[in-house]
Amino acid sequence: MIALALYRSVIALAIVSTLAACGNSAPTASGALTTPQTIQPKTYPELVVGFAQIGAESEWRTANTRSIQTTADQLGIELDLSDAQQQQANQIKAIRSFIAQGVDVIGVSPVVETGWDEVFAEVKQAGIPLILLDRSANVPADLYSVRIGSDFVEEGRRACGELARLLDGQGSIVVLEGTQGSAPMLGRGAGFQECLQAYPNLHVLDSQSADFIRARGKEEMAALLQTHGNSIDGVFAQNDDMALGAIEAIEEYGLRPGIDIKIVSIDAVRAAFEAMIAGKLNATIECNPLLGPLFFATALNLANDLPVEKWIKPDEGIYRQDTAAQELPNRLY
Ligand code: GYE
Repeated sequence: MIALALYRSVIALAIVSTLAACGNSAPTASGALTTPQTIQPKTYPELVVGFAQIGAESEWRTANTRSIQTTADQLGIELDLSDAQQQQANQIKAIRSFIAQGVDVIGVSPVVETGWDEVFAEVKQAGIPLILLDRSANVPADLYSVRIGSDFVEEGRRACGELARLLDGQGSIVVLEGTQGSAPMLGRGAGFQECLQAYPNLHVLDSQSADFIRARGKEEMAALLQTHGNSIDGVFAQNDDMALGAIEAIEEYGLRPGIDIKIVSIDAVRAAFEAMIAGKLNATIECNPLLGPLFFATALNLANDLPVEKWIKPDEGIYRQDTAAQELPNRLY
């Protein structure tokens, strides 16, 4: 899907370049030939992009930032990358500074879903295309140009399907949730709950927020073990980092992660593959952070007024212990 979208962008740009190059000279009233007014499409090295990143809470986020930075470097794009340190107020400030600078395109991964209407309306007013990269925002569709990112609801359904298979449709699950009010936390939670309806003997015993952070996943899992002890059969961690923290807590509690307690998480970072090879994580649902090439290809199309799809979704898989060793060498994040 990414490859296809990229291919389409390249073709679309090629068409515009050809049209611009083929403009015929037009005769003036005096009969002299003048060069026609053709609008040359922008190219990557002429593009100025502002991106308001969330922070560095997880391995996923680090890989995402790296993908954006290295792609900008490779393509010669001028990138203003801001790190909001998990604060929505910082992201809003960064967006306003991108407007003031007059960048060609603005990108943001909204830390939470709500509270964006005002600043997004300012971006629209300034006539700057806006890309929601990774996380979505709960705003009217005319307030942004395109969202590039995963289907979080589907990821939640897949995680539930994996746990149902591992537990034979029966047992008590605890959930480690990501950042409260964020699109992946809400979407993954909703998809998980929706799929659970099909399994009357599988239920959620308790949920705790651990902010997508490994150390917080460990802390919350330790607390859940103190409260529920041996009655926990499965863990749904809304990202790999929290699952890795939970694995440590389960071992310290004296149980075997992956065996006594089945664990399923989301992202498919390399450390998750290592944990699966060690038998401590049972499955991970892929969520691809390598969005840099797609982000800038879309930004270029927007800067050149070319049409783009409203929601561009990467193709993603599910990884289990049986193929983890074989897959690890191919993993790019
Ligand atoms: O799953 C998590 C990160 O927004 C999809 O944010 C992203 C999520 C990802 O911190 O690890």
